[in-house]
Amino acid sequence: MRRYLVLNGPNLDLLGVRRPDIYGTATLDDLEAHCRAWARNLGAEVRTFQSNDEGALIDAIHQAREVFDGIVINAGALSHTSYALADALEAVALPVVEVHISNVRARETWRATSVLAPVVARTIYGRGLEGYRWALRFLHFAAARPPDTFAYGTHPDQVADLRLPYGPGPHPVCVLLHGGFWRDPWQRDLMDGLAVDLASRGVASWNVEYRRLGAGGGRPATLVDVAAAVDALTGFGVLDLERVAVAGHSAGGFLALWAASRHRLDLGEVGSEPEVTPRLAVSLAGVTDLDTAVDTDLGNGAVTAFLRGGSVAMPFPPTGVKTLLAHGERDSDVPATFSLEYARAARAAGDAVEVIMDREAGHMSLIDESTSLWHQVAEDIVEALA
Ligand code: CA2
Repeated sequence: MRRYLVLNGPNLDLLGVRRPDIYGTATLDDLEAHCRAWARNLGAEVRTFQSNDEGALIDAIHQAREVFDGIVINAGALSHTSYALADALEAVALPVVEVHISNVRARETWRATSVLAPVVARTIYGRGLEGYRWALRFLHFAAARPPDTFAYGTHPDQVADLRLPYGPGPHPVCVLLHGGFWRDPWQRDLMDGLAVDLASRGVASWNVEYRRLGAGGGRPATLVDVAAAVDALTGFGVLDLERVAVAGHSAGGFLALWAASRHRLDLGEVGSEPEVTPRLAVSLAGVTDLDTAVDTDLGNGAVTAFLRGGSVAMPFPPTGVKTLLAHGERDSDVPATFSLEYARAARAAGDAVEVIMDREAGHMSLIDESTSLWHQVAEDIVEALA
C-alpha cells in the first residue's frame, strides 16, 4: 500500500478558527481526517503532521525518506521564503505536491512566489481544502502510470502528459482538455484519473495544459494552445493519427468541440490549417454554448472573461465529427440542458450524436474514473477508435 505524508506548516493550526473568509470553516483536524479518507479511497494511507517550526518540518521531511512514497506539503508562509525547506524537499528525492488553500496568485504579491515551486512536481492552489485531495490523486496516478511530459510550445503552460498503453502500437489516442472555467488554479491533474484509465484500456492519453485566465490565457491564447497541442500529436510515430478522439470536461468540453470543428473554421487569429482531425469529439458535462453561458452568468462571469471583449468564431454545430455528449442530471455547475440542447442542434445540422445522461451524476462524476458514467464513456471511446 502506498503511503503519503501530509505536512502543514505555520499557522495552519488556526484553520477554521481565524479568517474563514479565506481559509474556510473546517479545522486542521477536519482537514487531516479528510486526507485520511481521500487516501483510503485511492487504496493508500496517509500520515499527517503540522508544525509552526521550520526545523521540525525539515526533520519530518528527512524522516520521510524510505518511509513514504510522496509528500503533500502546505508550508504556509514559509513557502514564500524558505530555501531551507526547498533544499530539504529536493534532498529527500520523493515526489512532492505543494498545496495552498487560497489563490496565492490573486492576493498580496509576496504570496504569488513560492521558493518551493522549482523543486516540487506540482503546485496546487486556490481550490480550498479539496486541493489536498487533488494533490493525493496526482501522486497516486503519477505512481500508477508515470506520464512523459512534453512541451508543445515555449510557455510553461504549453505542455501535455503522454501516457501510452503497453505494447508496440501504433496506438489510438485521446486528447484530454480539462475544465475549471479556464481559470488558472485548475490544471490538467483534473484529468489524471481518466488519462490513466484510458491508457489501461489501450488508448494513449494526451492530457493537455493550456494558458488560462490569470496566467496569459483566454481568447485567443487558450485556443492557439489547444490547436497546437492537438497538432503536436504528429510528433509521435507511435500514435495512429487516424484514430484520434478529443475529450473535454466542462469548459474543456467547449474546447474539445472547438478543436473537432477546426477543419471547418476560418482560422484567422488561431493560426494554421489543422494537421490532425479527430474521429470523435467528447463533451463531458460541457459548456457547449457560450451565448447561453454568458446569458446565465455561468461560472461567475467566466465566459465574458474568456472572450476578453471579443468573440470566438463558432461554426459548430455541426462539427462534422461524430460527437458524444455525457452529462449528469444532478450537475449544478453546468446544467444538463447544455448537452441536450447541443445534441438537438447538432443532429439537426447533420452530425452523428450520441448522448449519455445519468440521473445520479453530478458535475465531477465525469472526471471520476470510478463512476459508471465514465465507464460507459470510456467504452464508447474505445469502440469509436477500434
Ligand atoms: O493558502 C494557503 O494555504 C497558505 O499556504 C496559507 C498560509 C499563508 O501564509 C500562505 O500565503 C497561503 C497561512 C495559513 C493561515 O494563516 C492565517 C493567518 C491569519 C489568520 C488565520 C490564519
